[in-house]
Amino acid sequence: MQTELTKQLNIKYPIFQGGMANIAEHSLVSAVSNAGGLGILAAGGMNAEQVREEIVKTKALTDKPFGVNLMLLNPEAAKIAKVLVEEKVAVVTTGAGTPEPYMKEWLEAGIKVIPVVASVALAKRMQRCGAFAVIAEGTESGGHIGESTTMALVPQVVDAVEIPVIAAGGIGDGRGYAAARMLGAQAVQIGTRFLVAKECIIHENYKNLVLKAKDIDSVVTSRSTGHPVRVLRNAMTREYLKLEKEGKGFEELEKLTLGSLRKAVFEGDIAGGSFMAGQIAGLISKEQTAAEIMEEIVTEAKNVIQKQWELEQ
Ligand code: TUI
Repeated sequence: MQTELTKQLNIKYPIFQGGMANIAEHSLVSAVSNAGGLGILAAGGMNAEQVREEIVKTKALTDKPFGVNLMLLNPEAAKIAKVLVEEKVAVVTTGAGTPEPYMKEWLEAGIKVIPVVASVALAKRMQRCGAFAVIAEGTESGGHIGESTTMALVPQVVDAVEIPVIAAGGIGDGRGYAAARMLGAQAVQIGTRFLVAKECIIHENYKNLVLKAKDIDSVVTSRSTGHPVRVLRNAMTREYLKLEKEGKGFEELEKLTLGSLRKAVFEGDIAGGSFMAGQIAGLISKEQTAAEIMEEIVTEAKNVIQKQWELEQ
């Protein structure tokens, strides 16, 4: 399973765990890193001091490399960017914007910066400003998304840049992993499947919604505000989509979503929460440890690649 990228990052498996806001904290992140993947702490939803505390806790639980995701819409982004330098974080991923304002300080500190991109244009720009790699994230992902699918985006980004490409969006098992590698990705980033990891701290109602989800149970809200977000459908999304159809503005819509991710994660508020999850939720059927999830993905990937090879001889 070694690729150029796993050697450079000093990890065993080319599997990143998505930096899911309010969800990916020290317990999940250290479990993924200890099992040989790249755990990624989410700074989304936290202030700078909380991010520092999470980094310190993670370091106490693993001596393996891990990353931190900076969601660039975070009002404390500039302060958090400094904490990442002070804490000498190995890898920083970014989402929902461009990390250009922070690139200089991060590169000077020797941090490997791996931005999430949803387009070829941004991937090229990230390569020019010194990114170590890019995560090409398709619209199948949960949370804030772009327009292109993983199948279309990944090979176009692979052809457009020389730095390594990590594929994200719609990958939940060994088949998805193998497919992403065939598209030219050197690694995958997985979010939704890790929601049901035993070490993931989300409310059990959230886990059960993911386990119960069918292929068509995710919807995209907030297209009208310019920040589309993929979540599992519930009473909140029905009301939200109705208001959007009626042409209601951001102020009115925000009343429904303010704090709704936290309501999902910590309270398991089935009617009012934002249960962010990707389209692959329908494939996910059991709770396992992070280590079991990764071992299963790797074994399955080897088997499907082997089987295909034999069939084609
Ligand atoms: O960031 C994510 N996923 C997220 S962030 C999040 S928290 C949130 N909640 C409500 C509204 C908005 C955010 C939940 N999930 N994934 C990475 C990602 N980045 N997906 C898409 C993008 C992206 C999109 C446009 C990155 C850059 C971009 O354009 C940047 C530019 O300025 O050109």
